[in-house]
Amino acid sequence: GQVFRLEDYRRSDYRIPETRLAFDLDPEQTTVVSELVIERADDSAAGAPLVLDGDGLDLVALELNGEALGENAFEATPDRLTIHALPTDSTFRLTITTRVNPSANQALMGLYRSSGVYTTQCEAEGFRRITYYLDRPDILSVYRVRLEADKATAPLLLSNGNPVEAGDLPGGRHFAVWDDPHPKPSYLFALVAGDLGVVTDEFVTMSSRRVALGIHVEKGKEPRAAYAMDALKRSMKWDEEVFGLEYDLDVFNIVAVSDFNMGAMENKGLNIFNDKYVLADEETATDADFANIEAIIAHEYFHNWTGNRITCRDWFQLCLKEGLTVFRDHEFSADQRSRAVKRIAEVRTLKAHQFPEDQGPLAHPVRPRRYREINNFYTATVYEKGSEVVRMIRTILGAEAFRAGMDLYFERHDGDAATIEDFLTVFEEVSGRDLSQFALWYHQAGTPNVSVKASHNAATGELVLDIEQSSPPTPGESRKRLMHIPLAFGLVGPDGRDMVWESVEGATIEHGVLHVRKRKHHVRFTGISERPRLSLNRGFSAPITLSVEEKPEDRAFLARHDGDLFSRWQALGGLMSDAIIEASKHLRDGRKAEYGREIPELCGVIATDDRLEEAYRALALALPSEADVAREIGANIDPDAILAARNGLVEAIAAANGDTFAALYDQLADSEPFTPDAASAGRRSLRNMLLDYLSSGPGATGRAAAQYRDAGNMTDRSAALSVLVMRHPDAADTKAALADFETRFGDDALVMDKWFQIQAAAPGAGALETVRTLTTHPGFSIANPNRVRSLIGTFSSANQTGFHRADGEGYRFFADIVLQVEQRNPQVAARLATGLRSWRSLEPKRKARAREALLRIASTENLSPDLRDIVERTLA
Ligand code: B3K
Ligand code: ZN
Repeated sequence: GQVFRLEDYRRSDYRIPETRLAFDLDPEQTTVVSELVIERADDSAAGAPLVLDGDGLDLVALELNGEALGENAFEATPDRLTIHALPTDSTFRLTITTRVNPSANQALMGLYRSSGVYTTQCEAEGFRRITYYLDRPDILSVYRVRLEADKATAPLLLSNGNPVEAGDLPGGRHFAVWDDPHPKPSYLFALVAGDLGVVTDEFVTMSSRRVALGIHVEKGKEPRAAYAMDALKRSMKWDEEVFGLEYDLDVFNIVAVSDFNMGAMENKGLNIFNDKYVLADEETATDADFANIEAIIAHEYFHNWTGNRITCRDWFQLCLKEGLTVFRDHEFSADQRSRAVKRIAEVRTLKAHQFPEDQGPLAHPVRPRRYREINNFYTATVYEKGSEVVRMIRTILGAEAFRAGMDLYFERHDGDAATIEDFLTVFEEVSGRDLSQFALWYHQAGTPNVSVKASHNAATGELVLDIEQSSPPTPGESRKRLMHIPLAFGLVGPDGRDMVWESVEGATIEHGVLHVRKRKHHVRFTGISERPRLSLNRGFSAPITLSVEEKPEDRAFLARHDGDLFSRWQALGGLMSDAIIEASKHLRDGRKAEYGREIPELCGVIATDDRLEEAYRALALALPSEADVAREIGANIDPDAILAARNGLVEAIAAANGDTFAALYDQLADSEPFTPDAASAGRRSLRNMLLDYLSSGPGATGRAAAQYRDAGNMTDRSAALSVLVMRHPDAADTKAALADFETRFGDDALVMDKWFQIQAAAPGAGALETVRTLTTHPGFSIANPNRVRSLIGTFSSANQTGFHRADGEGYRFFADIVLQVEQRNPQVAARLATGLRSWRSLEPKRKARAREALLRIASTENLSPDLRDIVERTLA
């Protein structure tokens, strides 16, 4: 396929200041009339043909300034419309009529129908599946949209902007006209037409603009949209308070649809959501679902400024809107919930999703320089690492200068299609700092490593830190330049407090942040009378790996005493991870695993320390996942040994703390009615973490079975079910609970996703048969992205022993499914296929089998560009 390169960016010869669209909606034959005002960008473009993008389009009619175009004047293929003979005037009008079939659209890009609702998805390049256009983000246009449809089946007609007109038409049809005054790129266009229920509310902005809010969901599910509405209003308020940003239309609509390729989409004034991220109540959604809804509602709303008012010049700049908007939604959640807990959750996600990407064949810079399929670049690197880079800018500049930079960004670039350079420039200007070395975080792929060696001289009170940075090679980037790494740190004294030094030389330190900029820093502190423990990369100030020569006792000390909660969590996690790695080596060598007393004891101390929030204690007690451990080991992975070693540690912790955990479990039982707030959710998460430990012994199903039975909410019910399935897959209690769940929720697809997910994660060689059987369950559908992700996505990403079965059957099954999904939906298939990206770190036999599966996909004829791109890069 074609490779797109950043350095090839050129401004378009033409602009489209105005776009008028008329949709005559029909399930199989929708007619789209697009009337474009086109402007030549400058005189040098005179004579240049106008080339519009299309994708599988069927041209019905074409007029220039109101007259049909002669056959020789243009050339139309499904993928391109080229107009050769253009008038000499600098502005002209083009009217294009196309016909599309929304019902046949299973790729869920462009205009499609989901459960009887017409909907669109245009980012990144879906608009060209609706009509011919300059489908690139730097073409900004004001849109006026007329929708016409059957009134009985589509009483609701929505598009971007403000409603201006509506009325009835003969033949049971009706129409509505929408006007969006804010110039926008085509990827932000949207329409929705259907018969939906609605929850309405109002928000009054800081300058007293009244905004009518609507959340549209499947009829009968309106009560489940209440939390999303609450989250929306809180997001609108927060953006005013924290960034001074106000909403800019009279209406704001959200629509939930059940077939959606990703989480949600920020179309101007008309956000479209995967219903999974809108619908929630205590009976059907978990605390994690509530938190995700809050975060995603906020994320899409925040895009109104970071993405829509200021958009991206080209798709290479995707992180300009995504990384920044993730940073904003993280900050929102931190303010709404608990900052320390939120930060730990973010870092866990980053390590689980971005680190493996950065350390494997799909590694790419936060701002990539080339792509073959842009949809494959909506990655953890662009989103999560992109957010970390913005966070580092704030760390380096301080909160005040950061806000000043953001203000300048909005002031200067409102209405622009901007670049990362534009973004960095505002921060350089407000702070007077040179961010050119820092900018490498955008340009260079891979996770840098920082190694630290300390030596302390008690006699002289000198502490020397030898710090060295290195960045491993990534595909296409064998030599790396030196990065600017802001390393937050503390020197923890014997009383657990941070020590204060007299002087320091060898590196710049500001507000507890040491700036690593050279390959090596020899940093000398004076006035340090006792040997400190090093608390490094506090708050995960930089997305790096650390190699520190330290004694396990020092880590244990930090896990108990570090004044920085993030670092305490990090120290404990490091101890746990090392213990599991050590035990897995023993088990592989046929020896007995030993876990020592330190970790179980620490777990007991932290579990019962009521100065700590419950949510924090739950996170501290959560062992690193099997995948986390595999990533730490890095090569020659045997998932079975890791699972056994990890289970051994669970049992050791449970054995040492049985009575304490049981008492605490009882004490944490909810006495009040369910509320989804952070404190209540934290209590449930700690209690459910304890349940897992308490259920780890042979035959220990009683507590989980009882919790399942008595659960008053989905959090407790699904946690109990998961414990039963993960710990006691064959127990009668487990079978009974699975059957009960299916009876209760069989009609509710979103809840059944949890049922698929829980079973897909159950460890062991038998998992494959379970998953294979579940693909024939009436509730499963290969055409629905949520179903595919919950069953197959969970199996490949969260079931290390089942998916990576030694005989390679897991990979074989997976490849079959990926190819089946690809027939309908290349984007979902390509995303799914990234489940094999870490194949090279497996032990030799599994590695060979995984490669066979990848090669089989790669050698399939007529592979979509999406899937081809992923498998070829994965194999390269
Ligand atoms: N901007 C969309 C993602 C579009 C993905 C296209 N393949 C959602 C978001 O990040 O808010
Ligand atoms: Zn986004």
